Amino acid sequence: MTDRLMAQAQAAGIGGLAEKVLAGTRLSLDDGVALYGADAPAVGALANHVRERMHGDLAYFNVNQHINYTNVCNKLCRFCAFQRLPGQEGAYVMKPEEVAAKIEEHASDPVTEVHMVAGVYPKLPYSYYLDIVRAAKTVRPEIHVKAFTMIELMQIARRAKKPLAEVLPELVEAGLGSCPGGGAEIFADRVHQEGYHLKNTGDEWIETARTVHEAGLKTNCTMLHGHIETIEERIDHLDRLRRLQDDTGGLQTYIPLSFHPENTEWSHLPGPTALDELREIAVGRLMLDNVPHIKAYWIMLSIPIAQLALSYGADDVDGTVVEEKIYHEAGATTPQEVAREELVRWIRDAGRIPVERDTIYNVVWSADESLAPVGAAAPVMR
Ligand code: V47
Repeated sequence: MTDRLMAQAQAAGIGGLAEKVLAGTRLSLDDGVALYGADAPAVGALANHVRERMHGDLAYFNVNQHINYTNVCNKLCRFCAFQRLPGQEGAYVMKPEEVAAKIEEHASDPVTEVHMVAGVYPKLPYSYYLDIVRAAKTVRPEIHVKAFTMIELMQIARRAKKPLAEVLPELVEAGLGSCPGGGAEIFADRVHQEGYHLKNTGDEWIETARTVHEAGLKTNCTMLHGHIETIEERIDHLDRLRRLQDDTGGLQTYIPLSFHPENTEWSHLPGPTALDELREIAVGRLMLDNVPHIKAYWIMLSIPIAQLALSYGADDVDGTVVEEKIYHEAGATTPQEVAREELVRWIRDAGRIPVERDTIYNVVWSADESLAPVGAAAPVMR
């Protein structure tokens, strides 16, 4: 098995790098750059080796619901098709009661997570953010609220007129359970200046995540790839995440996000190809040796590519989602929702063992009977 892997890596010119991977040695930044010069299937095979060393054949999913509570945003990111200005046609802000009603709509589904993210609308008071989290927990007390990117958290602290370290316990008291990984884009200042200069910087994203981890909350992390960034800037981004994780251990899952150009200011750019997407999953698995999970977000990738990604380093596919706006405004043609049974079927079809998890990777249900479900949310197999 490892002989075949070595032979494939040598043929692709990354034999030295494969030796490091097999020995469990951390890859350098130059190694990371070299991964883009080699055959994608050879890079994928190496990443798959690491994925199987960490997770065997298990592939995680969850039953979740996305809610984008407002599309009003003052950051004007050039890659974004979701944002609206106040008063612009299509602009909306959901009242806390509307957030509650969205969750209520799915009261009979076995949803364990609500994922709430949105634009940065400075008019929203601090109390609004506490209220939407409370609204979710009032309707469904057992649900895990994964909400607010690092960018939203910086805005929330600004509105609260308090340091984030003081705001976080109040959000947790309201019901916040963890934070998603969005808003990171590409950390490098050059790309930030050219694409999203009104947004907080890469350094600020990292320092905010550090504060969140120090408060005892887990977060995810992302990288938006396939627009104007260079390969070196991608590796720099991954290196900054890796160093943060060495310090805090608070990152659960890394999600490479493929740029979707439609209806954005960068609509002239082609966006990544399927092989670019698979390579990015693999590079993430190989470079982020200290991050437990790599997610192939099926909404963005399509189900067939997410299936392949499960053999390119990914061990997670996200969830049922229910309603997705950010990628569908930018031209995604995937469905907005997939039934739990469908997720199970296509994970099995990809040769993996489906495991339903909650947000923090407790097992809710597994096709592998040796993994015991935990918690009250464990449903019976349907
Ligand atoms: O921060 C926006 C990206 C992110 C586009 O933590 C775009 O589990 C591509 O972070 N093309 C939001 N990407 C989504 C996100 C996420 C998704 C799924 C799971 C998790 C998690 C997090 O989407 C934004 C931005 O980086 N984005 N517009 C676009 N046109």
